[in-house]
Amino acid sequence: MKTSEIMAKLQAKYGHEPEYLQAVQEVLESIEEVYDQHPEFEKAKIVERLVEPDRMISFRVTWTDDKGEVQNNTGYRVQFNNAIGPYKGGLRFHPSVNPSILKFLGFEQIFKNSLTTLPMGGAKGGSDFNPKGKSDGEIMRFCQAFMLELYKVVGPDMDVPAGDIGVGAREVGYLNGMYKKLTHLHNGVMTGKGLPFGGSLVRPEATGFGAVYFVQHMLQQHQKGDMAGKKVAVSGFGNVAWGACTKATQLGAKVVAISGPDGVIYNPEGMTQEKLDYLLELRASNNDVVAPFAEKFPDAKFIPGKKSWSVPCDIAMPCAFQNEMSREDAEMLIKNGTWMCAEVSNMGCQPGAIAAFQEARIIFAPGKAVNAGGVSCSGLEMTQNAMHINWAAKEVDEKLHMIMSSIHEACVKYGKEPDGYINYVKGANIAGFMKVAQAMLAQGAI
Ligand code: 2IT
Repeated sequence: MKTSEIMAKLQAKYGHEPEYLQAVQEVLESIEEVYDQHPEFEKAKIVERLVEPDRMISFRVTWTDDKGEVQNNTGYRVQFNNAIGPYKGGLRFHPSVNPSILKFLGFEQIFKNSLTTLPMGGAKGGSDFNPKGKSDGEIMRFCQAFMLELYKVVGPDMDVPAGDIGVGAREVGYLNGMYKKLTHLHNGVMTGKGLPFGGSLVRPEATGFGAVYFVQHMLQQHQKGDMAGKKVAVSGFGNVAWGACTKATQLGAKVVAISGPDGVIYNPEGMTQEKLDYLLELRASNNDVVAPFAEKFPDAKFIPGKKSWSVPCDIAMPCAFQNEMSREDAEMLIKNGTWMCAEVSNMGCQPGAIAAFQEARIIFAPGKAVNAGGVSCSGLEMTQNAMHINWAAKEVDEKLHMIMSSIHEACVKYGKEPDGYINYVKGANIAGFMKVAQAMLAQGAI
C-alpha cells in the first residue's frame, strides 16, 4: 500500500472533508508497514474498502419550536463498517456537524470498537441541531422528529446508536421512546438508556472512568507510580470530563484545570465531591459556559479565553472536542513539565500536537484507545438487553477494567518501537485494524 497514493485519490474526491482525511491519514500511516506484510490484504483491496463508508444516510428533520415556528435541520447516519458486528456508534447534536466530521468519527469508531474485544462495527450519526438554549420540550420534539427518519435504518442486530456531544441520557430516552412507538419493539436499539428501561449501570461514568483506568495502565507500564498526587489538567466540563475528574479525584489525583468555550478554570486545590456535583449542574444548565464555577468556588480562578493547556500539570487529558489541542498547546505543556497526555476526546489532538509529544518521547495515547470505555460499556448494555438481565455495577466495572487492560496490552504489543518507546497511536491503529481486516477477508469481497 502506498498511503500517499490512496490519500491523493481521497484528497481529489473528498478535498472538502478535512477531518475525515485527517483521521484516515493517521490510520494509514500507522498500518502501512504491517499491511505490506500481508499481500492478501492488498489483493482484496481491504484499505480501499475500509476508507469508504458502507452507506451514509442523510435526512431532513422538521420540528416545531416553542414559539410555534417550524424549524429544519439535517440528520445523518454513517454506517461505516460491520465486518465484526452490528454498526455501533454515537449521535452528535452540534451546529458543526457535517459529513466530514461524522465520517471521521465513524471511521475512528471502527478501530475503537475493534479494540474493545466486543463484536461491534463502526458508525456515527447526528445532526447540525444546536441544543444550546433549547427547552426540554424542544429537545424532545427534535429527538422524536429525528427518530422518525432514523428508525428505518437501525435495529439491535443492525445498527445501535448511542450518545455523543449534545446527546445524553435525556435525548437517548426520547429517541428510544419514539423508536418504540414506531416499531412496537423494546429491543435495546439505543445504548446509554436510563436504568428503568434497559440501561446499564456504569454507562454514564464509563468513558471518563475507562480513560483513567487506561492512564493507570500507562503509569504502571512506565513505572510512574499510581494516580495519587498527580496533577491532571482536563479540558471540557461535559459528561466525559466529569467522569475523568471523578475517577482521578477518587484515586487521589489533583484535577487542576477544567475548561469551557469561554475559558479555563484554574483549580489548584483539586476537586471535591461538591465541585464534581456542580459540574453536572453546570452542564445541565445548557449554557455552555464554565465561568460560574469560579463564582461558586472562590479557591478556583476563571481565566477567560485560555485553554487548560496553559495550566502546569503532569498529565493532560483533553476531554472536549476534535482538534482542540494544537502543536503550540502541546509545546507549552511540554515546556511546563507535562510528561503524559491521554487523549480522551475523539481526535482531540492535531497531528502537530501528537508529533510534538512523540518527538519529545512524552507518553501519548490516542482517543480511540483511551476513550473506548464508553462504547465498551454500550456493548455490555447490548449484552444485558439481549439476555434480558441487569448486571450489578461491580460486574460492569470489573468488565470495563478488563477491557481497558486488554486495550492497553494490545497497544503495547503492536506499538513498541526499537528504542522501547511505546507508540500508542501505532499500536491502537494496528491492533484495531488487524481484526477488522481479517474479518473482511474471511467474509469475501462484498
Ligand atoms: O465516541 C464514542 O465512542 C461514543 N460517543 C460512544 C458510542 C457508543 O456507542 O456508546
